[in-house]
Amino acid sequence: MKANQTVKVNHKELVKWVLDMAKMCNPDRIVWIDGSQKQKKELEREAFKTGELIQLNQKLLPGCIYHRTAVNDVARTEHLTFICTPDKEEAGPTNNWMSPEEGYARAGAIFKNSMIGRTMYVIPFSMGPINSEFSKIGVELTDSIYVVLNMLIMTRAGDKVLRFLGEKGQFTKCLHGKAERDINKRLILHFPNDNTIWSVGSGYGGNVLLGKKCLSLRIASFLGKHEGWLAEHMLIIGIEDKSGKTTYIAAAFPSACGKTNLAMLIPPEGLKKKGYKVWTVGDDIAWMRVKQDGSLWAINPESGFFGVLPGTNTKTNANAIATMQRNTIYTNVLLKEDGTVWWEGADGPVPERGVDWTGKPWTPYLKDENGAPVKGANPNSRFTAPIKQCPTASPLLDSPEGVPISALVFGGRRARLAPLIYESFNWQHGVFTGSIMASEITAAQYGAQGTVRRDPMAMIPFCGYNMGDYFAHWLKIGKELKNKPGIFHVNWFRTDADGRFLWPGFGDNLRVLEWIIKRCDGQVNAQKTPIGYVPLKEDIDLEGLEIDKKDMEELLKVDKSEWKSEVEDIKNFYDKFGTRMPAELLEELDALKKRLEQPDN
Ligand code: OXD
Ligand code: MN
Repeated sequence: MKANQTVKVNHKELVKWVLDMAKMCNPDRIVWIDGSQKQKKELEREAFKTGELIQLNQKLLPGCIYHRTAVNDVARTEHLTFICTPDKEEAGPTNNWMSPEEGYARAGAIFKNSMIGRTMYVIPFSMGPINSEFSKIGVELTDSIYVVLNMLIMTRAGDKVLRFLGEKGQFTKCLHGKAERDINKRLILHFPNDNTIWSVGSGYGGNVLLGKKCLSLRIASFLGKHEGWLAEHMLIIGIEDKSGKTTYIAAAFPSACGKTNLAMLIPPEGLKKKGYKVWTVGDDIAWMRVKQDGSLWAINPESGFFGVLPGTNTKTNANAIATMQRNTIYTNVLLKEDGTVWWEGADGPVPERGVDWTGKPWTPYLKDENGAPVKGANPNSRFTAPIKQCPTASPLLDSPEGVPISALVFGGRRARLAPLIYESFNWQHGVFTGSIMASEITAAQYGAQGTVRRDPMAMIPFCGYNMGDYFAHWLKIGKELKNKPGIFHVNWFRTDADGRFLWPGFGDNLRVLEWIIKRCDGQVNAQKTPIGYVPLKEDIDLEGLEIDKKDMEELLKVDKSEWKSEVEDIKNFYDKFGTRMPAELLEELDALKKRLEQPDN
């Protein structure tokens, strides 16, 4: 086995681990990723030769490349994702569990000799700016050039990380192998007590870019609990007003509910004269800690976007479109004859022909065996692009300090029930609000799309330990905060009886964020309802928006009878956690029930 090594690696534990893993996987070569442009270009050339990647039209899309995953490997496979702890209780009722012994044995059998004829790449990476108290280091071993190139965008990677790690620095051990990319031999395993992740048999981003969901959420949430901070499935946005004051908001939504669009929001015409500027800090993950000033501060540990493409165009997200014009990896979209790409809902005319995401010739008229149109792009097709290319990229992206958070927002995709916006009464009630989140399933995960599932804090697929303890951790953080952010809940997806969306969404969501900022600054009153504070109609600026008065009333309505049946569902959900459910949240549920029973005044 040959190995390149650009810097001398003095970290004995790291070297031993790499060699141990190589012994199991048996690659022909080991290549250390140094983070240089030169090495990146060499890897691209190699992947073009083997067909793992396709170079796109370099005039129209400079630095852009194209990749197809296997057809059975297009989304996160939650049923194959496990938390491996000695005690099942530690993983809790919302995670799949396996003992560490069984996990290592089962995945080890699939990894065994799986890299014969392949190269094992060693990617040292940092989640967060390298010199920040927030940041964590990982090292990912992988046999996929696609993974290396994605990690070079999504994380800060290469020799600079090794230098920082020195001889004894701590790191998360991340092992990934494509193996046969067979869904029956696929496992995504987390060993929180060993600070280790093993992912085998997949090539899909959410399963294999181990810095993302696996480290930055599952392992990080576990570390955060022990070290006293929060790792959350949240975007971070800064909204600067005319006076130059920027308010930062972190918001949690389940996958494919528009986090990327919200993070890059463009103010609607009617609000432009107010002079707002939006700054994007992150679109998927927030790491937050209470600092000495008693406030909550946050960083986005990632340096790239791994965003959903279908439906993305200059109307829905012009900033995302601008971001992905160069140095971008396109996955599972339609490949056009001119070497550019297309997806359902993209700008411009529908191409007359192309090669679809499965590699088959495609025309817009194609139908499948059931007569349904064949899609050119997979519904979960993605772009990977550097955040710094985003026109609204925050100047504080690399700040080791992070940004101060004034408001936390939870949101779900609910056709009914949840109003457009409401505010929690206080931190404890806010934690309750997050814990009762629910949303309809989308294309980012396998499952019956459209059915509602409980997804507290949008962390159901990502919390690396028992969620009862996770709720308690949130309550504890609240006690440490002197300046508590307000906690809000939004629902952009409420429909009328015919299924028509009542709220336009996208840029107009700024109207709701503006109300949130006004509430944080104590500028407006609100109406108290059983579930929280709802805006007075006149306090949401609707200038330039044509929206029916009735629709607006419907959007802000709290239907007590719907909420009464919701309470029953929440109770069943809470019951799963048994004695681990914090008493404070049971009290909140009880209090909600009582408020719903009170007559209107
Ligand atoms: C994602 C997801 O890719 O949540 O961000 O699935
Ligand atoms: Mn996500």
